[in-house]
Amino acid sequence: MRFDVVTLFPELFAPHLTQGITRRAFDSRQVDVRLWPLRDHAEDAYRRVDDRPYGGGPGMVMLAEPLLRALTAIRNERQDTAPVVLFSPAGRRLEQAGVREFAAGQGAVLICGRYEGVDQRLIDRHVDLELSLGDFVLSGGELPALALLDAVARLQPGVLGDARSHAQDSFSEGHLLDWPHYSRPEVWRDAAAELPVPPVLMSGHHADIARWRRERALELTARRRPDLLAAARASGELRPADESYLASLGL
Ligand code: 9D3
Repeated sequence: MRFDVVTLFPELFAPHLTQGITRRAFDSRQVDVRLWPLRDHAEDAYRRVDDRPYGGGPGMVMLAEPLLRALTAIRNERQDTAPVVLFSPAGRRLEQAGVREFAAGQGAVLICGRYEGVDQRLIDRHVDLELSLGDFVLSGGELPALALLDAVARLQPGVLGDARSHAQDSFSEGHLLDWPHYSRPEVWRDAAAELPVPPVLMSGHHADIARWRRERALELTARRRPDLLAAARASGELRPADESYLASLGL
């Protein structure tokens, strides 16, 4: 699949596309990312891509015409109907279900907003979908675009070392948060404290370990993310034993 990214800051992308586990998806071109520096599509010699808002007020607005020129160049290259996505604080929140849809599709054209926003006429006529990462303030859409690319890349076959990591992901298969993880040493000394690994994990009893992990996941989800627990209940993924355990905790 192919993602075309329209941005004022193309330099932000390379470090993320060339490092880590997801690099495999980008290197192999399973996820092909093309960068479109918006300034290259400015109309004038000053390479202007923003201007003051009609009606007054603070900040600047991204001009429609440079964005349209970039989108036209992209459409000329990609002979498909891939959706045009704008990252903006007014978008609907990106969730794993949406990531899975992108991972199964042909890709998208990603517009990274900057300044106060984009001229609404460009949005009305050329943007199919507005996406946000959540209710906190960033300075632009580049990090959200990278977050989507990372989330899509790690769903490609062969990108995660261990295929089982997928199935067990929070938000992926089910709705429960992960259980806590422990590794060596078996007793970790921190200052005056001696901190052992929970003994059940050292027992070799796989059924006990599975039950302990399930219970930790249930308890953590119930206490920290009651919204996810409700979603797990609604989706039918909790078994009677899960409900009994939660009831024993008064949850
Ligand atoms: C009250 C005016 N602000 C809207 C919340 C102005 C404003 C803040 C931040 C306008 C643009 C931005 C830049 N942010 C993004 O482009 C953005 C974003 C974000 O800030 N948070 C979470 N997701 C996203 S996606 C794009």
